[in-house]
Amino acid sequence: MSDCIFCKIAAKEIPAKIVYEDDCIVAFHDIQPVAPTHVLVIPKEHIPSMEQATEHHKELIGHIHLSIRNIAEQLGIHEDGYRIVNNCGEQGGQTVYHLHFHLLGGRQMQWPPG
Ligand code: D5M
Repeated sequence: MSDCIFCKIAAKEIPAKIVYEDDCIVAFHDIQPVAPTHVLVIPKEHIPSMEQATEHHKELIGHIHLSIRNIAEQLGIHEDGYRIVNNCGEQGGQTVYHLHFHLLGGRQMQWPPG
């Protein structure tokens, strides 16, 4: 999608600190980190949110989650633990409407989240 900031990152039209990339997904550091490690993992395909995910995306979403585990290891946060977050829609706190999963680590997480 031409006006989507995460599509532009996937297409290398705007810069990002990329930590992992393959044919289907890109992972890069969040520009407004809320934890010492804060990475976003996105599909290259433009899917606005989990609301628009379908059976067709089952493998892709599984691939994203297993890749997050590998990225956590790559970034050295896998042993202490980490959190995977998807904000979906307005009340879910989503601000960028291109599906993304937050990988948060490097500090003790709290529950319940805000
Ligand atoms: O999270 C959207 C996240 O996207 C938020 O943590 C800021 C981040 N963001 C926005 N623009 C950029 C760019 N250009 N690079 C890196 N990170 C970015 P949400 O779950 O939608 O609230």
